[in-house]
Amino acid sequence: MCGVCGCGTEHQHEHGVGHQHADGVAGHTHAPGLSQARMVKIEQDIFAENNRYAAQNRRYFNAQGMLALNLVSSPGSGKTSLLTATIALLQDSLALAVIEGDQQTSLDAERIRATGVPAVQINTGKGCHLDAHRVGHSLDSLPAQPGSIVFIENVGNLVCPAGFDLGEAHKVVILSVTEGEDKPLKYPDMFYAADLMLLNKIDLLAHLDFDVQKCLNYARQVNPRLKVLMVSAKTGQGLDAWANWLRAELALQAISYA
Ligand SMILES: Nc1nc2c(ncn2[C@@H]2O[C@H](COP(=O)(O)OP(=O)(O)OP(=O)(O)O)[C@@H](O)[C@H]2O)c(=O)[nH]1
Ligand SMILES: [Zn+2]
Ligand SMILES: [Zn+2]
Ligand SMILES: [Zn+2]
Repeated sequence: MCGVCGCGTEHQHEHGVGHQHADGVAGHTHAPGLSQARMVKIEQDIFAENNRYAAQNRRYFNAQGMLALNLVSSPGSGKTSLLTATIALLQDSLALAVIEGDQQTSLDAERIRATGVPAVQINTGKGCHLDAHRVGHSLDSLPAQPGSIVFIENVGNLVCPAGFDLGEAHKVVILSVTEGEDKPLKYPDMFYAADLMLLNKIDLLAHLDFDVQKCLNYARQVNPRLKVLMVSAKTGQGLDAWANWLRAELALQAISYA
């Protein structure tokens, strides 16, 4: 996959596990011996390089008729649970594949493989987000069929993954009702970057003070074009609408890049 850096899968170069924040604000990064101007230049270079790899991934996904989705959220919102529930609904009718991102462990990839759907795990170590370069390499070992939906579960983090394009067609942000309705206002970059929000764990609403309307208002205040589906990975509520959205987006992808 690495036409830009020219490396093979066995390459030796360092991947982007350093902690570089997506906001590009000078002054928040502290690296002894480096000036603020130098830090800003390094951040700009990292984003430029990531964008080159993302464009390469996007060309690959489009050429293969694949719908790639970047699932982003804070830890524990239910990304992997939603994926296994979605797989149960769709795997008989659609080709699916999953790229799992976590700092450590292969637990999530194992949960996906247990369903029979191919999955690869990327461990970012100290890294707080997936980057396009590592996603590109992971495609080499992911046996995804042309025409698949490729779900990319990002590292649980509501901040840094917002700034890194992986070549996906859409970012899908998952917010669970146990996190509080104010998260779209507190983490606006992520809700602005997403095209769809899945409001998960709605089976728990009866036990919480979570105000759904307030949450939707906050989310649309940040991003007026944000679509929202209310779902429960546990009970399956709302998953038909999500499955319909996925089928429609996959069909659109096939038409747009035929
Ligand atoms: N009640 C309820 N619990 C849920 C739902 N979805 C997920 N959970 C629970 O929430 C916890 C976290 O779920 P995961 O699917 O591991 O969340 P995740 O976002 O993949 O977590 P990370 O990969 O660690 O960021 C688990 O205990 C799930 O059983 C839901 O719709 N309702
Ligand atoms: Zn490489
Ligand atoms: Zn997970
Ligand atoms: Zn970070």
